[in-house]
Amino acid sequence: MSHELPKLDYSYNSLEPFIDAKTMEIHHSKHHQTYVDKLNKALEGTGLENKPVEELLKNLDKLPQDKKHAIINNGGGHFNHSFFWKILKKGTKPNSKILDTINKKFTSLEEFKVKFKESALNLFGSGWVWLVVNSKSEELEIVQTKNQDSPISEGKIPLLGIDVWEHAYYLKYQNKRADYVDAFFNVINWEEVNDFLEAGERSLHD
Ligand code: MN3
Repeated sequence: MSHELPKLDYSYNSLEPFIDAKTMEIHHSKHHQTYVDKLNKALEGTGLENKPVEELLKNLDKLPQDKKHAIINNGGGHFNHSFFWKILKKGTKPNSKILDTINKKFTSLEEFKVKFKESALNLFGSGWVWLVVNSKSEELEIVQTKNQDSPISEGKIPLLGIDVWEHAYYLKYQNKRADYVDAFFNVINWEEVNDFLEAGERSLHD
């Protein structure tokens, strides 16, 4: 079965005014769709057509050399965006579990936001900034990935991530990436982030 664009379980305008409907529509139905289409194209004839995208990205050394870059870019694009849509929602607050974990690592939620924003502003060019669990140290980390590289390729478990490609914010925020990052903090689905934390910890201790 080929990879498919996931449906959003909310409407394009439901993150307004922080992320506008037009950006959401183009980002999901055009940009993400293109990654899916190119991933399917890259996988044709490789025997890897039925592998889940997570499995492809966690085992980059098993990819055929001539398709490797296309799969990293477009498989990463597909995985990263599918993840991103899930962690967006207006009006949630971090519950005690995720909040305690963030406080322990960064001293406070505010301090975490300062560091995360700094990382998003320092990232040169296109890429993502993530809050992950490092599966070796089992600690939270803020990490950057370039282009559509994915933290799961480096043994990291993403809890939340921000797309800082210009296509994610240019229509509304133009060159003002800082304003986009501030807006993003209003649409983090903390319930989902907490679920990713709990699932991640379970996967480390199984
Ligand atoms: Mn994007």
